[in-house]
Amino acid sequence: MILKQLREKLMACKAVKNHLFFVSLPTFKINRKIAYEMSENKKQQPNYSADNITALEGLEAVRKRPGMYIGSTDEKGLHHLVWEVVDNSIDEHLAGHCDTITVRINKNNSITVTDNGRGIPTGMHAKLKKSALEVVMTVLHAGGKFDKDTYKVSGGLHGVGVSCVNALSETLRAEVHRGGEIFEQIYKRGKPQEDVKVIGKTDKTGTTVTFQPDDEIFETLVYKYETLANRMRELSFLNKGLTLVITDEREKGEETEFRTDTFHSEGGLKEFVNYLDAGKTTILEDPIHVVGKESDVEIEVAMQYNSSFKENLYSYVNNIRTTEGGTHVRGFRMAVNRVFKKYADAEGYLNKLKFDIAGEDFREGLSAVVSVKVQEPQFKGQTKGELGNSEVSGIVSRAVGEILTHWLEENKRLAKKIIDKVILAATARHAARKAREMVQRKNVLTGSGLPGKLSDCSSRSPEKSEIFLVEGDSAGGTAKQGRDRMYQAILPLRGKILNVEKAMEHRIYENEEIKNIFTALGVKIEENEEGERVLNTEKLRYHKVIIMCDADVDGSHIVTLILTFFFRYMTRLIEQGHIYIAAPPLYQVKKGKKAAYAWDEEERQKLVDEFGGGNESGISIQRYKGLGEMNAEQLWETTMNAEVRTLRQVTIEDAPECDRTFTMLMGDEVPPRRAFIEANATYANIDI
Ligand code: 0RA
Repeated sequence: MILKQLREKLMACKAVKNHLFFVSLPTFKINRKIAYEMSENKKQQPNYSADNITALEGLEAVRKRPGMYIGSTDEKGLHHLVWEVVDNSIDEHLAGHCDTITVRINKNNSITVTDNGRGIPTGMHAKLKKSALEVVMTVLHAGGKFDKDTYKVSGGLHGVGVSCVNALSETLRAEVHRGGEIFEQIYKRGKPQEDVKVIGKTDKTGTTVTFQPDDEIFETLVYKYETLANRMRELSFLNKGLTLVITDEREKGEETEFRTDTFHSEGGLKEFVNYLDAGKTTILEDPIHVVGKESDVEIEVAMQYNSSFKENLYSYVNNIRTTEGGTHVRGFRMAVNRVFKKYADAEGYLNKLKFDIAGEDFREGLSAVVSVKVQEPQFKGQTKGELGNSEVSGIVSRAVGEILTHWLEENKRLAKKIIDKVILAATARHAARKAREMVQRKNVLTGSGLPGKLSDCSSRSPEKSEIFLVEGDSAGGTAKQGRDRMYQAILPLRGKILNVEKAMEHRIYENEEIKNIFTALGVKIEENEEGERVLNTEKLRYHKVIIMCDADVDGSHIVTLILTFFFRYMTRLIEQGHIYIAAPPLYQVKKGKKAAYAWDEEERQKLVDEFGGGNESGISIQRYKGLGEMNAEQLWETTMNAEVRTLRQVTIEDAPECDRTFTMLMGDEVPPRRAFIEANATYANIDI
């Protein structure tokens, strides 16, 4: 049942774009460069007035090349518009002027963002002879943020300004409460429809922006509540004290109230770590919490140990997740290694050990969030997801080192518990390394080393080749007969593969099915200079790895088990877009010689209507419960033939959220699992 629900949840995503989770790849290189040039251009007075806001670029450029400014024009870009506005409101919060931000999805999929900050300035801009509000809304990068003295930082990666949102909106309405008056201006595709005008009196301050994304620009216009809510929850943890409210006014469903959530965190990252650890057995009563500031760099870190075997670390710079880590993460790790090692040595805990303790042993079962706020962040790496500022590592290392040293002295009993776990981790790591090396060495010794069960394809070009991981030998047999043997390989998996969420690492390498997956794919786990395990995908033999299981509860369970394995041990393959799920049909509808397939109820009904013309008595409907009910030809023409099949690509939209979900569904704590199922019960389509 549980897995059925996960499956349904995943299926629900399919409707949007054949994606299960959506990967967050920041692609804002160009923006950052512009932002940098801005800061070079403007190194002056810290006082704000309408004159500080300079005209720089036209909005036409944004409409011509929207991708350059907001990353893309797909669903991701659409949601990006919201963050562009919210970032400005968060800056008001960071500057100490705003404590509540509300995001409302309106009936027509337009968005309203309201904050109780100072309100965008409305005075006349001396040079441009226009209201500052109009300048902020119509001049690229005029948000006023590029002068680091005047403004605190929030979205270092976004920061292209609210004018971009204006340029990409069919209509936008700005309402400002400031100086006792309510100001309004309305724009269409970035162009003001009239001068800023006063429409009333007020005793509040703040800004409200309502925008309707332009259908000439965006491929989709439908906002996803979950996507917005998840990011707002994250923002509430990252900005303690700030209240974020989301409301969806599109439909009431069965309830009489609109869907709404309020996020507010007093505990900050401490609560974030508790949230991530739901479903895990934690070792400390309370996460260790570090808050500090050194030469303009603000640091906040929270860490907790749990009984799992994996490190779970998320890092942020100016509220933006850094998927590739960087100097802040390096500083954190340095401190953890140094302080724990020193403490364990001093206490004599490592005396009898016959092998070395590596940095990663201190991180097994560690959940941590590292967040820094930096004035001028430099981003590096392929996806610009890595912080480059070298001064940050020392600053973080000092702050964490100091608090951690103190904590260990104050909590000797818990410290011993953690060190015991570290020693266990080192022992397990040695066992795992041996097991892993055995599997990987065997490969080399036995020539091709390919698993006996693999029916390989003839092609040797990975870009064109695909492998089907098929549930069971019999379906494997059918798939083997039905496939295109030039490009399609078949690896049957026996029954349910190991639940890696509950298994020690070395057990994983001893598992026959998992060994077969490693060897068939040609990937290897190696250790880098820092002793971290990384997946080497250079010799990946197929660029599409397709999980093909029955469309029933057991099949869903198996898909989930395989996904758990990929998520925990081959994350990189998901990140590189190599993992897919096949979609076998649920029905065959037949009348005489005519036959067609249906993937859901709606399609089935359509076929029945089409074939029967209102008369059902001569129609036969076959419900496929398993792949085995199809013959080779049927399997080919519905599920395997690249020209007609549907594949769902597995991507990671929100890694912390995925982690929580896998822990919840596959881990050993029951209550959070029950809570998850209850919360997601609407996804369950009871049809087994
Ligand atoms: C420019 C200058 C100031 C505030 C803002 C822009 C501002 C922009 C947005 C966008 C959404 N909410 C916002 N709130 C403020 C500084 C204002 C001052 O010095 O009073």
